[in-house]
Amino acid sequence: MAEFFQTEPLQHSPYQDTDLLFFYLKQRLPQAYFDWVHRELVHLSDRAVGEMAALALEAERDVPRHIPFDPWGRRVDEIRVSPAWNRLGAIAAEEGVVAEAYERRFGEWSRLVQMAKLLIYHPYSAIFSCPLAMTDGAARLIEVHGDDTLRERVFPHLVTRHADQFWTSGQWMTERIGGSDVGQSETRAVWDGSTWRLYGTKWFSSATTSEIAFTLARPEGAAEGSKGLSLFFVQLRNGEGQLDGIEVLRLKDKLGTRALPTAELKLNGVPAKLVGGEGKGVARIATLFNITRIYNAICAVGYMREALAVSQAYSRVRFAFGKPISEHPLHQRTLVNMEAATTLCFFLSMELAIWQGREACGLASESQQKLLRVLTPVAKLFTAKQCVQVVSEGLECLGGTGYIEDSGLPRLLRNAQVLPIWEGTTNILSLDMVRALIKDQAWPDLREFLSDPALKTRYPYGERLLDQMESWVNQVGQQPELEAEARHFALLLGQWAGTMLMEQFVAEGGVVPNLDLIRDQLSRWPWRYSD
Ligand code: MFK
Repeated sequence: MAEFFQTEPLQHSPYQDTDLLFFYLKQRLPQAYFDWVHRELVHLSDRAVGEMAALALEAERDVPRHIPFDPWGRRVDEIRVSPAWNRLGAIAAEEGVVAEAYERRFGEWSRLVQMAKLLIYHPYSAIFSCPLAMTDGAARLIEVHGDDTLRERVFPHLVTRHADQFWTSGQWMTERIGGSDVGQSETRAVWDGSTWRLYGTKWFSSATTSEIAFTLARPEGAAEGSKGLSLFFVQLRNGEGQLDGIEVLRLKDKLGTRALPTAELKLNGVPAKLVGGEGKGVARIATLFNITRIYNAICAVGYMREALAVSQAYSRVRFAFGKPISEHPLHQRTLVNMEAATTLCFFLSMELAIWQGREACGLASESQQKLLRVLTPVAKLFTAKQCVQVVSEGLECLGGTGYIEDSGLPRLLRNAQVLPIWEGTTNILSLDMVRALIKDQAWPDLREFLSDPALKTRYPYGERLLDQMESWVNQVGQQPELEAEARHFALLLGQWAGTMLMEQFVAEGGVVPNLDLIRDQLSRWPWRYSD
């Protein structure tokens, strides 16, 4: 009898004409744009599963190294990264993963097209998507708050498609004392008579190989707390390519995202440029982190799609108890649950990308701007939590093989675990949502947006949920102890908003694969707001 070897699952493509991304873009984009975009995405998708997958594997194996001194004892602080890592950055430039949003070839749809590219690029990028997120946020920050020098000398490098001219940007907010509470930041900005110089320690500086960074610092004499912080621009290296007034203390030894060089930095008087005048630093850098939070959400969806596709493919080739596991009802239910979560996260993130695109073109209504403000933290936290769950389920779907390093899935899980942590943890983002509901008065617009009478029959608990939410919103401003409910509220809001957006898409004639199964599965999810 022949020895048994398990058949490998068929390799899938991250973009094909049977999947949700295809149907979504076909419905949303004007026809002439769709044909053009479709060709580019097919090309990127081929590149992702071929060239990029091999590079990502290599970049994760050949991890960054910190070389503090040269052979003669001079401090050099070189960060040596894999050539494969640099190549992944070059591919991002060539494919316009950042540029697409700023060239505006597709007008208000450009941001959506760009995020579709990111969705395909990210799972095969060894998290080069992180420096891209910060670069994109930096480009938007310059568009909104930058002066002519930043616009003319820096912006073009962030949005170019020429790999040899492409720069990435860091975003240095986190400090040992600061963490989520950025207002405690200790970095000082000192005016030396001709330029600002920064002194302090930045605790989590991803992409230390970037050419530039945006950061927060407190000018001498400025107030304590976040009100006293200002936004600064830093060019990391001088004309000779050496770090200028910056010492790399060490690289972080992280659970995942291992190809990404994340460092602790000491700022020893690095020259910096004040951006947008003194004060308002946190509010200004929010322009940047509201973009990276949308990236976080899209990247979460990218990983969920990957875990789902591998699990589905495996279920068709794995035979157990007399038939393929895809035919066992319990396994079917598990796969549909993963698909339901992925689909809701997809709608939540992609619709935000559309509103973001409209806002960038000055076309977003006041109401859409409020929805964007409140749903950005919600999408970030909801998709990140769902992603860890779905990817973990993906490992289980492959049994012991899913736990083995060279199946690729452990790497996916390690990398997924960063998504609920960086760019604001789940609790911090839940409080950001509360800030948007109360301070920016987003609830009335949100309530109107979430109430669709046509859905009463299908989701009978929807209206009741909204009534309960409204009563909580009305009280939380006066009763801070009710903040304890904020995470629960935010997760339910993500669930309901994703469901609504999916249903609106279907009502407009859009195709959602496995819709009936997904709806049935959603009806089994918990929809309770409070015990
Ligand atoms: C693959 C995906 C790639 C992702 C890239 C990963 C890169 C990784 C690098 C990092 O992880 S960087 C570190 C991430 N850290 C954070 O995200 C910080 C988390 N903490 C928060 O978000 C806090 O909510 C915050 C620091 C913003 C609280 O600040 P404050 O100053 O204590 O609160 P306050 O006083 O409410 O806000 C100050 C101002 O900012 C206010 O404006 P005004 O001064 O005009 O009144 C707020 O309205 C404004 N603001 C705060 N959050 C905002 C915002 N404006 C717009 N959008 C927001 N989300």
